[in-house]
Amino acid sequence: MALELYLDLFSQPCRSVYMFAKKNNIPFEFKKVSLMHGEHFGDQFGKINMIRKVPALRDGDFCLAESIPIMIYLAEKFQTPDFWYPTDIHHRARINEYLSWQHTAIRMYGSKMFWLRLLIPKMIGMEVPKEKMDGALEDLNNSLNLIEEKFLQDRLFIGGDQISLADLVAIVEVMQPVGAGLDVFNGRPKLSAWRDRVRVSIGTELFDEANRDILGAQEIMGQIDPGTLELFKPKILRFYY
Ligand SMILES: N[C@@H](CCC(=O)N[C@@H](CS)C(=O)NCC(=O)O)C(=O)O
Repeated sequence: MALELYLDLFSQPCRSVYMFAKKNNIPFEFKKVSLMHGEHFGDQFGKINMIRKVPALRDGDFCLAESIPIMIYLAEKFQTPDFWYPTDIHHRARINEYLSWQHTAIRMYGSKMFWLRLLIPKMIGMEVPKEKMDGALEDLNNSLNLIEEKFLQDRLFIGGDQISLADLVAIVEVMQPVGAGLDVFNGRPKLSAWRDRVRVSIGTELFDEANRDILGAQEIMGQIDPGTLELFKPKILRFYY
């Protein structure tokens, strides 16, 4: 049985897993789980990942949740080039440092900005109050500043001269607010140059393909049936509003 990856490319961690697997020619079956249609709440997906989040992996009888362990599993199983997750202790520690930091920083604030700009106004029937937007933007900018000043500094990539899992995990989160129409690269030449390097390293075609859904999100979400929003409205408002 082919290795299966359960993905929805609107999701940031799914995009990193997808790009990693494709870039490294890892054979897999793409199992689409539409979050918008609540497919992750179905019985079938529950058997793969009881956390009910994507991405998820099934390799024979072995199921795995969480994008970072999934990519590390793929890296180890398929012996991908060392630069993705270097064996050198300090080098790997630098990558791990970013991978740990990002969950409660750029991931949280980039996602929040996406929901506040795109769907929360539809859920609450009005624009998000300015103070809330300003606060969210400040948090997001603080995380972007840290990516530039702490994690990149004057390096080409987060881990040094070559791309790694850290850049992959970073770029997908940085692109999420872009999908909601916020150009986070505006006025940030260092971040923009890094984005370009990551795009070229991944391959422009693959990068653009993986980002097609998220960059079309404004149009797609604009057409969404309001009934669909009811599926996740309580959770999203509790989490991001
Ligand atoms: N820490 C997890 C995060 C997974 C996650 O939050 N996935 C979101 C999409 S970005 C999801 O499936 N959400 C569905 C839900 O919460 O109902 C990872 O890195 O894989």
